[in-house]
Amino acid sequence: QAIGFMDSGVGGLTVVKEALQQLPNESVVYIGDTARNPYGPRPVSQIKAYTWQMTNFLLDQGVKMIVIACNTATSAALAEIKAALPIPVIGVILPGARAAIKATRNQRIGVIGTQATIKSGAYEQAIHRKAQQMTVFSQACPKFVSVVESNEFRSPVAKKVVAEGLQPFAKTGIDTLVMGCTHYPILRPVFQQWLGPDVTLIDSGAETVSQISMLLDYFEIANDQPDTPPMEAFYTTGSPTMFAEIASSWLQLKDLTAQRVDLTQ
Ligand code: DGN
Repeated sequence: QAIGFMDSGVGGLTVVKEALQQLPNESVVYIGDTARNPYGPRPVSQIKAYTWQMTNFLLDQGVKMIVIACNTATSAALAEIKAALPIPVIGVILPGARAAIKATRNQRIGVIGTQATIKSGAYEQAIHRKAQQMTVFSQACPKFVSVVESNEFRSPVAKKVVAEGLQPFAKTGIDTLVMGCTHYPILRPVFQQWLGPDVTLIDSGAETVSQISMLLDYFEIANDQPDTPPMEAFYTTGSPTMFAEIASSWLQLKDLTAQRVDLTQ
């Protein structure tokens, strides 16, 4: 049985990349709702409905665990979906918050994400629940996602958009910045260049995979002795060619193909 990953587009692939490295025996099914990306500006009720559609698609594929590899969907729907399903469901916000608390030395943490994630206050809540003394600076950076989805993350446009988006952090004195959107680690080198070497970037996806690993052991559903080699299957609601192009270069999987699905049927 595979682990199911979902995102509003290609962003969740940053989590899958970690999973392929940390959990090489596990099979992966991925659904990216590229056709309806971005989720960030949408109302919570709609994000919830779309997240349920992706969840049902993954359940139809017979997955043993669901990873909501999207901060926006996690902030809107994790609690509801987790309560409703008999299999483990994990989001990306709590692991990111925990890693930020561990990383900061001056207790000043920045968080970037989509409008919906920032508006939900989910990171502040998660950070303050564990460490009240932290000062959290949050900023929505809606333009970053389209730079990634359009495969422009290596272009000069990326540099300009990142500089504009991170400007509000210039005088905050943060020493840690949570990349609170799974699309953002693809822009990591651009962030680091703008912030300088003293700011620690937190990849909430990478932190999530460590938790996935613990959950697999806890529920005794890890694929410890694979009799068949693990497989990966990728589905998108948008262009399979565009998706496969980004996914194969990001994951370094040569023969990667993607299939189009319609979640509205
Ligand atoms: N990758 C998604 C996230 O982590 O929030 C957001 C992408 C989007 O829909 N804007």
